Amino acid sequence: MLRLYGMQSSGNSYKVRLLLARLGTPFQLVDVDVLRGENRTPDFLIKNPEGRVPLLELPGGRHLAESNAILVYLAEETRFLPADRLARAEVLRWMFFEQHSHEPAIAAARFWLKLVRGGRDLRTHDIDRWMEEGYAALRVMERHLARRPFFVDGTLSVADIALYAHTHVAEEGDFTLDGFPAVRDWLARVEAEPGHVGIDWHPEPAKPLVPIR
Ligand SMILES: N[C@@H](CCC(=O)N[C@@H](CS)C(=O)NCC(=O)O)C(=O)O
Repeated sequence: MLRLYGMQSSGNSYKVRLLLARLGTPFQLVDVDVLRGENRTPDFLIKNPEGRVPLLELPGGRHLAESNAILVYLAEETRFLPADRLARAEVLRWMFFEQHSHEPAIAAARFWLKLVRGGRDLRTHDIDRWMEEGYAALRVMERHLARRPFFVDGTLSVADIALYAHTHVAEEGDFTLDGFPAVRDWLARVEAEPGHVGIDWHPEPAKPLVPIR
């Protein structure tokens, strides 16, 4: 069975839970609390030298890090990753945009302002930059989505899942989506697709084996 190391409140970990839930793929979830340094233990660093979650453990014991790489791996040959060469490249284009232009501002603001106690005081000097870069990313999304239901080819893909994870909780990082009607409509469309689960969802814990007598 797949094993996912993640943190419940982490948007990057949520991306992977959301895709696995939509696929109906069973997996075991291992909670790693990065706020308590559980991602920096020698054991965890052997699995992922970067010491970050999410981290996927495959049945053979190999590990795959980076949320968007995990999404692409899991989405292969499913409706969430197109086979067409250009459409596939467009999915990757939006996933690179998410990691380069969106997540570093929108996820970082939420992490420090909502999840880390005292984070607002620790990172005061970063807040203006997060706001400037985060709103710039939201404006790009707004322009793109004003004429399309989803990011690529009119259908939900891992590009939407990657961008949904942090956008739907952007307000927890002091952003407002009031001026972004197309983004808000897109969030609602993603939520209306089959198999949607919220960030608080986690799979049933694996049941202990009952010995056969
Ligand atoms: N680019 C990575 C970022 C992963 C990341 O930053 N994870 C955070 C939690 S959301 C983490 O593990 N932080 C702990 C640390 O960096 O020490 C991805 O998309 O998976």
